[in-house]
Amino acid sequence: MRLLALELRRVLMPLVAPFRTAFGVQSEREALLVRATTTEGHGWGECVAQSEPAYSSEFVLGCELVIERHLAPRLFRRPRLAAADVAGALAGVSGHRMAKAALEMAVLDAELRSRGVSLASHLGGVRERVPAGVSLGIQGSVDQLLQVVEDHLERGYRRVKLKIEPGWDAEPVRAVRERFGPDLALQVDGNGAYRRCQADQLLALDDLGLLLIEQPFPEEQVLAHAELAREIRTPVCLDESITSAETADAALQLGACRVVNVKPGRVGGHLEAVRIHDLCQRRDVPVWCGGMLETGLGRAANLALAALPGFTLPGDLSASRRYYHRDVTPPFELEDGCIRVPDGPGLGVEPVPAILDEVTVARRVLEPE
Ligand code: SMG
Ligand code: MG
Repeated sequence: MRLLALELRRVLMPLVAPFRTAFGVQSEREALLVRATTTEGHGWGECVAQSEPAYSSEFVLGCELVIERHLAPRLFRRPRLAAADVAGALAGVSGHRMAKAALEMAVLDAELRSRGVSLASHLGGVRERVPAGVSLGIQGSVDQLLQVVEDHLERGYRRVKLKIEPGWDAEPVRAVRERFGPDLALQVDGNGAYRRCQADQLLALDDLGLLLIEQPFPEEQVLAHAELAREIRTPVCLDESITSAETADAALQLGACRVVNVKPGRVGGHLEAVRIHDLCQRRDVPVWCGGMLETGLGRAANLALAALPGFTLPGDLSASRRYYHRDVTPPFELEDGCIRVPDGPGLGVEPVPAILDEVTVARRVLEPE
């Protein structure tokens, strides 16, 4: 097929509650949605970059610019384009994986829709429903945290992840463990906020029965994670540091992690995410699907990925209402602590036009020269 146009929509959606991580507080989600028009029909992609370059170096406006100036022209130039060619066509541009992933997702959705194949079955999914985990931000007090955890357990979430930072770690996490008991599936995420010399604060979490400790040190400090992994019994999991199948392979060889958080946007797309799944599966390394506060479009694609057999831990895949009062797609709901994997062609979901228009703050259409 041939790419005829790319529509970029910047949307702004208020979050149900502010989300505080080690790198800041967020009360709305600015996101970039991409609609690809091809000779075989259209498809949707979502860019997971945030407004600020804090979680990673990419950010929404930067992604728009790199798509317009550097990525879209490379795709328009191709007389024939399949989703499997997108990464190669964009390889001349270094980095910018979140922007690239959004384009690949839109082309892949168009391709699969036209063939009547669901993304889950295309990627190799084997589950119809996946267990839902919830990622809970840093709270104002331990009492508030206990309340928020309780609310989400009542809704049926199967696993809880707590955001931590120096000063908000052993005490709140211990309080949650003591209140909800040893059977609660509990893990923590430091978002790179710790320095190597603060390892003691992480070791203080080691007797709390955590499933894993995610990315305590900054993205580039892979060796620091390997050192910690030798000192701590709790499995170390990497998120920000894993930017490709190659870096995942290196991190595993270095012993920097025993679990991998797979986020398609962070690694340049769903096809690379599947390669990470495959290499982890060969090594018996559990993986789980991370989240970036996606709208229903990105959520649908993440659910398809999480349906693969190596995704043996619950992901940061929550119901739409945990994030948004009104999502751009029909909402994903919890069913007995699980979310159903869409089985329609492509993503299996589409934005509701009226809602999409309401949340759109900027829109432009790119076409071949
Ligand atoms: O989508 O449920 C979600 C959020 C999951 O905690 C989450 N993501 O480091 O894993 C992570 C963070 C990044 C969020 S950036 C705002
Ligand atoms: Mg993380």
